[in-house]
Amino acid sequence: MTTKPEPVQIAQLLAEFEEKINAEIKIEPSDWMPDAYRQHLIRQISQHAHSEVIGMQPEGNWISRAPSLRSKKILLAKIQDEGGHGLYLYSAAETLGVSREQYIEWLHQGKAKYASVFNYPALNWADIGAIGWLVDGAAIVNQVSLQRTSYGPYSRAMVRICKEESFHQRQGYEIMWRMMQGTKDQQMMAQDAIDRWWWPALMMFGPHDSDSPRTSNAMRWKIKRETNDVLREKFINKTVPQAELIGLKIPDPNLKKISDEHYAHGDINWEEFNQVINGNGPCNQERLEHHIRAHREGEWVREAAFHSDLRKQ
Ligand code: FAQ
Repeated sequence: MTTKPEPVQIAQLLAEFEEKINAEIKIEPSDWMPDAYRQHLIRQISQHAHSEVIGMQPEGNWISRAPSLRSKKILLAKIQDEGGHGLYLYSAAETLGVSREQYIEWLHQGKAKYASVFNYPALNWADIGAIGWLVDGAAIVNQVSLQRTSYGPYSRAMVRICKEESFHQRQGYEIMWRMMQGTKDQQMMAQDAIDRWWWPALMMFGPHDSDSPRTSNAMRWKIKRETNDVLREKFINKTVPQAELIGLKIPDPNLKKISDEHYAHGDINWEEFNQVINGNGPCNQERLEHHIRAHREGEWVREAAFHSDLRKQ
């Protein structure tokens, strides 16, 4: 049984923890860590894991309607990758002392969030392009930064995830590029998709830094390495030239080039963002109900896997 450390010991442990953070030494599961750091990670990593898994739903709807065998195979592989990312992240989150069952229960009870962007519908094939290009594109910008996060298991999960995510972004961009080479109707579909996905993709980075209650601790503990606004700007500066290259227009009347690689842009509809993260987006209910149903229907699979594992021991 471990005994609770005395206040003097805690001060010493805290000093050692901060020393490691300052020296860029990763914090590992068996290391002492302040409870607030642990709780912050439990929340962020599990929300990240839920996002990967719930994020399979908008694209999953299109597997049976992909326009060619090639695009079906690519989409299947991509969605399977997202499920795998969820598994890496749940495993990383479990090292913090909370079970996967508990994380799923918090999701089903509406106590855990997942990325707002997955509460929008994928209406047609162009949306699959927009999701890969913009949603995975935004996710990569964030995740590349998170590779340097201070918690070892999270950082290592990010390194693996980023390798796959850049392929996802490219498959989405390829779909958009092909549609822009196609008929007038296909070009209009591609433009309509970017019109609907641009702003939700920008919302993925979270509120402005000045309105982000979690950023201060996250930056101090090097959980986040760059702030929400810095990452959002990076994404905009990288993505606008990609849109222009294939003839798509960014749906922001205030977008303006201010230097070679920088753009000024209009602001997000924060009222819409708050509605979506509080459960009132177009598909929140549908996404959660689907997850609950799939989880219930998959119970026998988990049980069979568990018992076959026991037999091996
Ligand atoms: N959606 O103080 P902050 C992917 C919440 S992976 C929902 O700024 P923080 C791959 C936030 O949780 C995409 N909630 O918080 C893929 C907090 O609420 P809480 C997922 C949001 O943590 C592609 C409150 O607002 N990526 O897409 C959002 O410092 C295609 C205040 O916010 C990650 O999760 C939002 N957009 O910054 C899969 C990356 N923004 O918890 C399938 C890891 C904010 O206090 C298909 N996470 N909130 O109740 C992070 O980097 C951060 O957690 C942020 C939020 C940036 C999401």
